[in-house]
Amino acid sequence: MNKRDLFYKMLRIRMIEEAIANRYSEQKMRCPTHLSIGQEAIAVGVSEALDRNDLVMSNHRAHAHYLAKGGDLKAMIAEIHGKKTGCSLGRGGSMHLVDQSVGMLGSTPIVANSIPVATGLAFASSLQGDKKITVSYFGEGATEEGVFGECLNFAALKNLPILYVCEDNLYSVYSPVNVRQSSIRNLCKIAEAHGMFAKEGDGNNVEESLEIAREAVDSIRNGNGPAFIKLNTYRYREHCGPNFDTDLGYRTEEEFKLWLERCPIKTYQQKLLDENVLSEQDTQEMRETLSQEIDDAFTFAQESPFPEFDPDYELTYAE
Ligand SMILES: Cc1ncc(C[n+]2csc(CCOP(=O)(O)OP(=O)(O)O)c2C)c(N)n1
Ligand SMILES: [Mg+2]
Repeated sequence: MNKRDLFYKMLRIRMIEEAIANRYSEQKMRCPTHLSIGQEAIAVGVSEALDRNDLVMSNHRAHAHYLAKGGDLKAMIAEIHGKKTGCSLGRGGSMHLVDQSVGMLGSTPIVANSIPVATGLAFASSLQGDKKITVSYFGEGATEEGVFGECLNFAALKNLPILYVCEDNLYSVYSPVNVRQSSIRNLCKIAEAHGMFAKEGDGNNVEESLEIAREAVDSIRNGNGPAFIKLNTYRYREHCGPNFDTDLGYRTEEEFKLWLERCPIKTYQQKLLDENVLSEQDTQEMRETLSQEIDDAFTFAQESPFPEFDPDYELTYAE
């Protein structure tokens, strides 16, 4: 495990999303954006346990999953700007991120839809014997949809090479989990009851997230079929958009501040400083390098053309 690398990858995602938030009011990014600010350790930890060829299917909160898997930054920023050079040719926006060259097969904003699509991908891998693992990312809200149970059952039945990653950030839009799920509902027990490996852990701790993901991936690669992990975390910004929202009253300032203390990047930076793995100067240099990379990506996006009208519907599936 390269600790500096884990830190750098989290910091990169944070700075990219902060740049999106800071520039959002310029009105050049005209699609909704669901930011993962606060949840970076999960995408980085899970991706670190995967190979380049392994596949990822993400949801509406897709930036971190795409970037951590190695998705191209310029193509992502261009996509959010609706430009032809975007990863979905400027027709999808923030919730439709794809980079097949690194196994990022897509993202889908229909809640829970990453679960059946990923299960289908894993079924294909199983039939073809290509040895790939598929990751399905979803929020805890998605586990309230019926398709969650259906897919766990099917994946266990067919012994599919799939890792289900539930990012439990305690909320679905403005609804806390305790008004949506019984307090004794235990997602790991539900997964275990289907006969699969299941484990829960601290999604704000990148090393713990990596460790749990690795254990799950090892179990899948050893032929034990699907695995489910639940990583606990918190989103700092509003459900959709660039702003903070504790003024709305659906969550308290106290709760927000408590989770800010547990920021995955701040706490990991402190740990690496204490261990002398990182110096203050290193982090400063990292920030400067990243600022330049991000500025370049925004310049690329803004200078790119919009897609042309497609009179022949060449980009549609139907005849
Ligand atoms: C089928 C469906 N129902 C409702 C919505 C509206 N919606 C978008 S995101 C979201 C909340 C999902 O919560 P969760 O799965 O916990 O993910 P989080 O946003 O917390 O990351 C909802 C209800 C939708 N996109 N699709
Ligand atoms: Mg949630």
